[in-house]
Amino acid sequence: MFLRRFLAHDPHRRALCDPKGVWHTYGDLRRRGEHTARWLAQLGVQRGDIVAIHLENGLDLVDAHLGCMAIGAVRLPLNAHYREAELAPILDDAAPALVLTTSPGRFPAASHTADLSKLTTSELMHPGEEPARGVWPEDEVTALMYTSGTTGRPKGVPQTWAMWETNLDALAALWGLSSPASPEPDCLWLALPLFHTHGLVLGLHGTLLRGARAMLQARFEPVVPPPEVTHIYGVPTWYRRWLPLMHTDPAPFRRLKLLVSGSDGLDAATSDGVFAATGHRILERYGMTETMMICSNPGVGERRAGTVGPPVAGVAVRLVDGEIEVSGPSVFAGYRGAAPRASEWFATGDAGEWDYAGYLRIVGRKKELVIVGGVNVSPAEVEAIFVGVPGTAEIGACGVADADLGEVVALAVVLAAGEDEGAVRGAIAGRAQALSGLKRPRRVLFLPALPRNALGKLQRGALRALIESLPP
Ligand code: MLC
Ligand code: AMP
Repeated sequence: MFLRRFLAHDPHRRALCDPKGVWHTYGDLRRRGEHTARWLAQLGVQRGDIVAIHLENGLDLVDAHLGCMAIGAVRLPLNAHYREAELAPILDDAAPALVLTTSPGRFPAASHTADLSKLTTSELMHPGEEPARGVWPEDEVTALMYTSGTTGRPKGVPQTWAMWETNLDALAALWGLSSPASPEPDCLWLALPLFHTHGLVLGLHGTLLRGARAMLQARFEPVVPPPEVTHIYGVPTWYRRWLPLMHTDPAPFRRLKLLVSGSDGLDAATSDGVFAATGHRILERYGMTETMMICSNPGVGERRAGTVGPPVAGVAVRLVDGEIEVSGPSVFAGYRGAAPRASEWFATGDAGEWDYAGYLRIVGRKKELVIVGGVNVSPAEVEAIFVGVPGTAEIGACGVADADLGEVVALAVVLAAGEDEGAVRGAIAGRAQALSGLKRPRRVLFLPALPRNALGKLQRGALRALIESLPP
């Protein structure tokens, strides 16, 4: 149904403003998608094939998705910031039939790469013959999203059309979003990167499903949103960076309809600061790539700051020893290459508690994860990059609090006997280049020993407490 609903929107309706400031209607997007689909078919892509999309936010990225949707290919969004060492395990595991990228040189091992920019706009807009437009079964996988994985190795999450559609419809109802028939459709300021669930599913596809509008940005900058914008979906770091502007120039923010925050916990100071400056209580919601959105505060009705609201319609949530477990049609069946989950309940690794009104509060994490500006980082993956740096005896990574990004990665090093701190620091800075920016350690500390339990396992909580107790 998802595709059929997208295709049914009035072709003259405005859909997307690209980062260059050019508006495209639903008819334009449809034609671009059809043309991209034909091009993909000529390259040999068939329904069910995995197509990696390695592009930054822009019209070509949207074209790639629309083309894959029309042809029934499985989208594999790749983080455009990732370095070779981070991409390699994903490409190994997914073995995409094709990588769509403007930098094919970065994929020497991939069997097949193609550069979408080779398709000119005039070609894209050529009407040509009608491609096969499938209406794909709802349980068919439409995207394969990789999460950082708490063990350090990224895991593939197959997302189906049904997971997307049920969750997006539930959110649209809960948040009071505009319907396809609305004469005044919502307009989303879309600066989230389109390779995470937040930006790709909620942002781009949530807009296209309900005939709304999005103004796509190349990246987030704390600027005044244009007058067309009605909605913002962001991460807490955005609102922290926006606060000074909201105080000096609140009017463009006051006239917005809805400000949403997710992917990481929103601190009370930011929530209250935004409320004081703009009159908007940020709507907090909680989700996961494996489950889509689990809980959310309402668009209309009581928003409780510091909570992520009650379960979204269709999602069942329970707490088992304080850990949040989820089931429902928007929860995935199991990781790629692993057996389907035995239980209907998926354990999130997040710790929560209900407040008296039935709203969920996230109180911690049982999993080893650092969230940097809304981006998940596995400390084990970071550690693995630095193990064996000459002159080190032990290495330990953990998250530490950061006033801007929420958390950043810290690296603790125990020097080998007689080694020089300066040389090791240089070697660490060199190795860090193998990681994308948000995963790189922002603090490197030299300690006499690392906290370990009786079995020798690194105690990341204790390491964090120790580092946070030291002067910055
Ligand atoms: C930027 N970098 C990244 C990255 N974004 N690395 C890995 N992953 C990313 N997504 C790197 C850049 O390459 C650069 O490296 C360095 O980090 C700084 O880049 P920047 O653009 O200057 O960063 P900054 O302006 O500080 O950006 C921070 C940010 C942005 C918070 C504004 O990252 C952002 O918009 N984050 C949103 C993340 C998001 O959408 N999360 C949703 C996950 S889905 P170098 O080499 O140049 O130094 C999910 C489910 C749910 O969690 O519930 O939503
Ligand atoms: P991802 O795997 O990128 O989908 O990230 C999902 C994780 O982000 C969750 O398991 C949580 O740990 C975290 N997360 C998402 N939304 C929130 C939120 N509103 N508050 C706290 N943590 C969140």
